[in-house]
Parts: sequence; C-alpha cells; structure tokens
Amino acid sequence: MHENESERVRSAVLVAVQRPDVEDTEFAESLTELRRLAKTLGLAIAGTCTQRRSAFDAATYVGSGKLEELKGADTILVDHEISPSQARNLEKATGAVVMDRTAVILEIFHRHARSRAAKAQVEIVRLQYLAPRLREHGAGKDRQRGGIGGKGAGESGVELDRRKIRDRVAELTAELASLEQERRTQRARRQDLARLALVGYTNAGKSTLMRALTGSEVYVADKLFATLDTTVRALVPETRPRILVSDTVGFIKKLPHGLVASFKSTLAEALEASLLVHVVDASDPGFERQLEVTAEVLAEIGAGEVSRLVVFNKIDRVGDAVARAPAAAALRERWPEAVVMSAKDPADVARLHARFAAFFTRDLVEAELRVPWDRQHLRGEIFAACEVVDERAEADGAVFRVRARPETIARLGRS
Ligand SMILES: Nc1nc2c(ncn2[C@@H]2O[C@H](COP(=O)(O)OP(=O)(O)OP(=O)(O)O)[C@@H](O)[C@H]2O)c(=O)[nH]1
Ligand SMILES: [Mg+2]
Repeated sequence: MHENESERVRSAVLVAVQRPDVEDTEFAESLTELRRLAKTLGLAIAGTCTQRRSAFDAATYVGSGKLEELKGADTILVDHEISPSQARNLEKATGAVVMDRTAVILEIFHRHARSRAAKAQVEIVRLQYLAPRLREHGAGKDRQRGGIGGKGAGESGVELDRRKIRDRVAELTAELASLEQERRTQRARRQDLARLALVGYTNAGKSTLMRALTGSEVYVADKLFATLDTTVRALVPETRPRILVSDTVGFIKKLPHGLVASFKSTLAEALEASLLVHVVDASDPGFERQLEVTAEVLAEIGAGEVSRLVVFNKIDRVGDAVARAPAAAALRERWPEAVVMSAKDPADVARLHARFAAFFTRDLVEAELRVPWDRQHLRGEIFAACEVVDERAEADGAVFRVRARPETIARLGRS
C-alpha cells in the first residue's frame, strides 16, 4: 500500500459466493471472519454481497448481475482465493480494487511480522503470490493499489520482474536458512527441558494465557494474527524442573498454503514440546469448526501424535451469568479431558499452572549427579533443570540427589 494511501480509511464490500455443498452456518462464519480480517486491516465495511451459485463464475467469480451491484465500490474483498484473471476481470468490471482472502491474510501477516525470520517468511509467500499477477499485467504501477506488492525489505514489489522476484526469494530463503541454523543451536540447548506450546485458532487467547502463565509482556490484541513469532518463556511461579512455554502463530480457515509451509519452521520449535495446549475460544459461535481446523493443521505439520490438552478459554464471555454455568457443564461433559476456564481469572490460571506442573513431574526419576569441584559452573544448570532433593560435599566434588526428566539426567551426566 502506498504510504499516503494507508492514512485514508478505505471502505470495503465483502463478496462471497455460496456453493451448494457449503452449509449456511459455515458460510456465515466465514463471512464474519472476513469482516474481522478487514477490521484488522483498518478497513470500513460498506456492505456485503452474497450469491448462491453452483460454482464460482470462471471469469469474474460472481455472476454478471452482481457485477452491476458492485460498481462504484472502493475495495472488494472476496471470501475465497480467486485466480489472477478472475481478480483482473472483477477489477475491470467494477472499477474497484480487488483483494481475495489470501491477499487479505498476507497483508495482515506482512504488517504484523516483527522478527527477521517472520518478515522473510511472509515476504517469500507474498512474492510468490505476486509473481503470476505480474505476469498477467506487466509491472503496471497501478497494481500497487491492492496493497499486495507494496514495499518489502526496502524495495517496491511492483518494480521487480519475475526474475528479480526469483532472485529475491532465493536471497530470503538463504537468509532464513542461516536464521534456522541459529535457531537450531538455541533449540538444542533447550532440548531436554520440559516444554509446552500454546497452539490454536487466531484470537483464541494464547498470548493472554502466555502472559498470565509466565508474567511476560507478550503482545495481546483483539486482532487476527496478533502473534507471528514463537516466543518462549518459563512458567511463573517457577517449577522444578522449570517448564518452558511457547506462544505460537494462530491458525485460520483457508490459511494460504504457502503460509502453512513457511510457518512450519516457526512452529517446529513449538512442536518439539512434550505437551500441546490447544486453546479454543469457547465464546465464539464457530468454535467447533475452529477446533477442527486447528487439529487438521497440527496433523498437517506433523504434530498429530504429541500429547494434547484442550483448553476452552473465554468462558467468562459465554452467554450471560445464567447461561454460563450450563454452557461450561456441557463443554465438560462433552470433552471430559479438557479444561474450561478464563485466562482473565487468576484462580483458573493457577489451576492450569498446577495441571502443567503435574503433567511434567509425572515421569520424573530420581538420580545422583556427581560434580567435580572444578566443574561447579554446572550447579546453576542443575538447579534450573532439576528438583534438588539433597546436596552433599565429598572429597572429589559435590553430589546432588535430584528428581528430573530422564533426558535431563542423561545430558547433565554427560556434561
Ligand atoms: N473476556 C475474555 N477475553 C479474553 C480471554 N482471553 C483472551 N481474551 C481477549 O481475546 C483477544 C485475543 O487474545 P490474544 O491473547 O491476543 O489471542 P491469540 O490467541 O494470541 O491471537 P493471535 O496472536 O492472533 O493468534 C484479546 O482482546 C484478549 O484480551 C478470556 O479468557 N476472557
Ligand atoms: Mg497471540
């Protein structure tokens, strides 16, 4: 988006075609979500235009009758991924800027990326999205209006021809590989520590829980995709052994495939956790579908087998004071293993904390670690990673009687 244009509040008309195999509730939920995505981008919603059709129109996505209605719209947001030619035809017929669901999500990711890795990952997917659109149009300057293909890493996307895009993608990929190397080193250091990851649909409350559980100041916002980077913090009050918590990028229906792939490495870190805490916004009418989407993405990225705890969050927002208790009871009955809670309730957070501590102390073993007097720098590490039951001094060094994970004892025994 041009810098000068980003100041102006643009208005958008939401457009969606409902095919026969899509149920009304699912269709409505998806539109509601597109409205929230638009709000996250700061767009004002000027209207909604829906149509039932057996299939998307091959040329213009909606039928010709609807095209008339859309004339004069400023921006059109299409609730599906459409082809470059459909987008171009739709723009020609209506005079509006057209963004499909993928473009909207990519723009949000672009704006919210903070770390070098997240920026590079998003930029790669945006360039790949842009490439076929450049081919169709040539690099006309007006293509910048859609918001996609704006400035990335100091260059203007539209001025890049396909070859330059390929070079840039290669450059970013190499940058990511070196960042990945750093990350692997950090990761190796944490390998045998007790770790859990907060995963789930965007806006479920993962970062809010992260804050409550670790006392850290991670970013929380009523926006979609507020978090794009994995952050890692220790559970507070600290447990023995220390438990590390990772906050991760949220999921969404129809997440552009390039993004799933590019966020795999960010998520990979979380996936090394022994426990996945699947956070669900129980106050969202579409929470069941969100639960499914998250489960699908987790399976897709290879996390299907990791132990999982489902947390139904935001119970304080479910119904009114009268309806809340039965709603919570219904959730507990249907998902007996799950936790039903509010991240805003300190007592609930404390209960969750206790549950995590119990999970990680379950398979601790007791062992003795002998640390020679010239290796006392290991002391701090032992206290961080283990529960020290007893400590005594002997002629050749200190002997610690500890309770810890078998992997931890193996590592400390080697070092
Ligand atoms: N009432 C209520 N609001 C909550 C609760 N948990 C989170 N929220 C709010 O929900 C919104 C989203 O919270 P986040 O913690 O940013 O959600 P997230 O899962 O990290 O979202 P992404 O980073 O977009 O994936 C914020 O406005 C929070 O204040 C809760 O238990 N009760
Ligand atoms: Mg977040």
